[in-house]
Amino acid sequence: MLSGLYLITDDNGDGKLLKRVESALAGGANTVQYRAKNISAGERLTVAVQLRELCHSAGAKLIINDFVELAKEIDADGVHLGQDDMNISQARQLLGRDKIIGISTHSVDQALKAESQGADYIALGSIFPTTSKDTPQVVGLDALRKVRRAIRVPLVAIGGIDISGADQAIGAGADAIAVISSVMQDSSPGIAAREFALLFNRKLDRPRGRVLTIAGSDSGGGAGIQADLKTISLLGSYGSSVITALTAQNTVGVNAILPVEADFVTAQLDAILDDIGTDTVKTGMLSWGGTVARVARAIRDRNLLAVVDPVMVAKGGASLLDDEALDSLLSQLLPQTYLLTPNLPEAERITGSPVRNLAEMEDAGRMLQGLGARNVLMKGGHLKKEDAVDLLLIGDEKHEFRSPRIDTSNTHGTGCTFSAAIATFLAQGFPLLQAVEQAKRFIDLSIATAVECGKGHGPVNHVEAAFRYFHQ
Ligand code: 3NM
Repeated sequence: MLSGLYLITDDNGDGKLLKRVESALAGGANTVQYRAKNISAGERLTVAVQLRELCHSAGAKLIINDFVELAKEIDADGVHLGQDDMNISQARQLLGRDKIIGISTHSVDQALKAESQGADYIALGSIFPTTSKDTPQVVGLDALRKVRRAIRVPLVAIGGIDISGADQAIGAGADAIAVISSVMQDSSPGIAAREFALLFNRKLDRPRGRVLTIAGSDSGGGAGIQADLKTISLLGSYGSSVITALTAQNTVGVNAILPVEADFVTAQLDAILDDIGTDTVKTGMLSWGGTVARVARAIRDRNLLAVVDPVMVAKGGASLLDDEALDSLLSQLLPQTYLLTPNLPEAERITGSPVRNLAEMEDAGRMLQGLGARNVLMKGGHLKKEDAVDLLLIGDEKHEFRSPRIDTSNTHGTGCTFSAAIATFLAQGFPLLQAVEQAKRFIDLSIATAVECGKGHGPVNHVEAAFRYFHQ
């Protein structure tokens, strides 16, 4: 059953096609269509064979666009036909029953006809305007809904699809999303592919999606690993953990810290990732440079989608990240970061500039993107204003979240809980903007319902927040 991210190759001829496809496969593309219109038959054959090897070693399928004989010659998994190409029954005769035959359609009638002729899947496009195809016929989401109701075979939405378009197309009934530019032209095809692939996690049963937290243990249970695992579990996902340090900690302060050796951090990472795997990663207290480097390498090598909370100082004032670790964070972890979630003091320490108002928050956020973070959430809880304003920078876009300040000192675990909730909603198949909106609602509830606990800054209330999140 065709489902998930269906990658179509581009024709940009920069010699890096295979590298980009390899990254996209690591990010979760499970079908690749080789579409090469402007090269010689010999070159097309060479690339097709290489792509077949890449796809098969990643457990993905290779479909050849248009060229049925080529698909047969290299024993590809199938062929994709246009309305003007060889008809389906001829292609079936050539390729046999076991190969996949898909076809581009632009209307309900074409889709019905293709289904009756034995197509294994139907692509409908162009859903949105696109520059990747000459004279696309834009059909829109309504046509997708109509075709969904009319046919039974898998439906692939194609044309001008970005993340929010994919979200809408899946909502309209697409089984798979076909993209060229949104993945192939991204500077990180692996992460772009993972963003699309994760959207399909919404179809999973509970626990829905897997989240790995890499952080310190808080013996008091309000922050760190404990806050993360409570958040992940209560919101309905599977949580695993890599512990970077043990802390003897309560609501008053951190009494002692025992960092975990870098080799043992790596051993934990490998144990989880070689077996269970994860959909998203959330990092918190990383403690020292050796750990930051190991974590950054694992995120890079495995194309992981990481929410990085650059934890530096505990509520009670204890330092949780030394200077060497800050250097590694800048040079190694930021370039691998999908979403960075600094509060204002953290943003100031990383950028070296004051961050006191909304304009400075945006400047600092853009600077952090310049240092490599793909998206940034600037948390404005420390702003000296009535409202707490958070600023989310998604690529070039900007979104503000305002919520009234809640008068409480029981905020232990706020940062951990917020970033863990974002990583959880991403793992459940929500696009970033929605994941942050929902996590914001969860953290506001968990602060608003915090109860007295201990003699210092009491922990936020994960349990009541989850109850209200789902029942109110
Ligand atoms: N076929 P992008 S639209 C190859 O409408 C193709 O049938 C279409 O590229 C159709 O993801 C399209 O960059 C282009 O928009 C898809």
